[in-house]
Amino acid sequence: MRKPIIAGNWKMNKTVSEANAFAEAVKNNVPSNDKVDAVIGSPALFLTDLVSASKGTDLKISAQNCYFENSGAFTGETSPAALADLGVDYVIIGHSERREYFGETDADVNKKAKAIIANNMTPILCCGESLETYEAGQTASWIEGQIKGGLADLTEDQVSNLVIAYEPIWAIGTGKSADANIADEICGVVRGTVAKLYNDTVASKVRIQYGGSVKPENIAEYMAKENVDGALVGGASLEADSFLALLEAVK
Ligand code: G2H
Repeated sequence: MRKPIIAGNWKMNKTVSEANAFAEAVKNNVPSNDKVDAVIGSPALFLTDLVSASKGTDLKISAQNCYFENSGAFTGETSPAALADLGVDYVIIGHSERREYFGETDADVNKKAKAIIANNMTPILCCGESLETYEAGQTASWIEGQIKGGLADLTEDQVSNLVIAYEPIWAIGTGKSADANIADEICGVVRGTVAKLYNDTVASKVRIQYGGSVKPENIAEYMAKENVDGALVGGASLEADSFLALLEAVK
């Protein structure tokens, strides 16, 4: 049985005081993590406060990016070793916004995944296709390529423990969520790719999220699908009530 994982992705939103107010409102109200992993993906600036607010609670904290080296002359980058030392549990990598605006490639995603795992954190590795690719009927081969590139050289154990988020770019922040059957089908393509690259046991363990305009009103449709183990949620994770409602819907 795969444990559901609901991760908020705040993107570049909130101020320190808003992030702290959110943590105060949710930290003692998230369901037990025997039932669901509740994660907030925060801008790096708020991570110290959020990790300290969430200590001893069932709320887990994720970064939205990191570099693949632990230290050195990399001005402006965030060290995975420093994130781990702080107490961060997850790092989102390969989000379509990072790929599109910051040129993150599958090779970068792969190096970051290795660095995150080496620091005992869990990557949330994002994949997803553009509207053009979707309409050309090339979604499956596109996703296979991203998964193959992102997972290169990772071991069976490492892949068994990671989280992959499938986010069709045409459904992100548009209010136009993918039909739950399509989400299930493409999450199935992700799982099938893992089975091809590794084996069925690894594929049965890896957790796969759907992301793209998920909200409290539609999350149950996705979670009812066999290949969907959770959600990566942007807009609807920004308000405490809405984040808690997402968690209540899956616990
Ligand atoms: C997709 C998602 C979170 P939203 O990027 O990663 O955002 O839920 O706002 O579509």
